[in-house]
Amino acid sequence: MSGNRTFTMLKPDTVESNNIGNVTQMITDAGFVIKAMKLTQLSKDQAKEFYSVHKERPFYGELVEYMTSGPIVAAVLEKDNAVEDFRNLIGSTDPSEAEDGTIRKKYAESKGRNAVHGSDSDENAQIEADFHFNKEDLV
Ligand code: IDP
Ligand code: MG
Repeated sequence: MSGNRTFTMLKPDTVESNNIGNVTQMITDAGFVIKAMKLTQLSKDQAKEFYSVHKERPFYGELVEYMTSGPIVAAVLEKDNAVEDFRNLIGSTDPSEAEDGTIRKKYAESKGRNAVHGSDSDENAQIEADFHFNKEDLV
């Protein structure tokens, strides 16, 4: 996977509020092509591992609880400059700081329950995509 792919999750609040379609529409309207996508539920161990970089942070327990509170949609997206462009599309972690027109501005409830995940580097995009998908799932 080169610099033209990123990994996203539509988090449990997005699924719970029936906004899978609306958020996916914003993603494809912004020029991203879906290369793999699935509705799934993270186990506690999977959520802990996925977010292990944050394990010393005070919100780690809350984050693991939230990410395992219901189904998520995991997806691999393709576009030129995918990682940076997708971070711009989702907006700041805290929706009160997110710009107009971003997914988090529109759909996130709070800094914790913030609608979507987006990889922060090409290297992590690859690691995160491999975490959720087998090679043969990727078109
Ligand atoms: P990011 O998702 O914008 O990259 P990170 O700093 O990598 O933000 O944090 C990962 C996730 O942890 C956030 O998306 C959010 O769900 C949660 N999180 C981050 N900071 C806080 C906080 O201060 N309180 C509660 N949850 C937080
Ligand atoms: Mg992050």
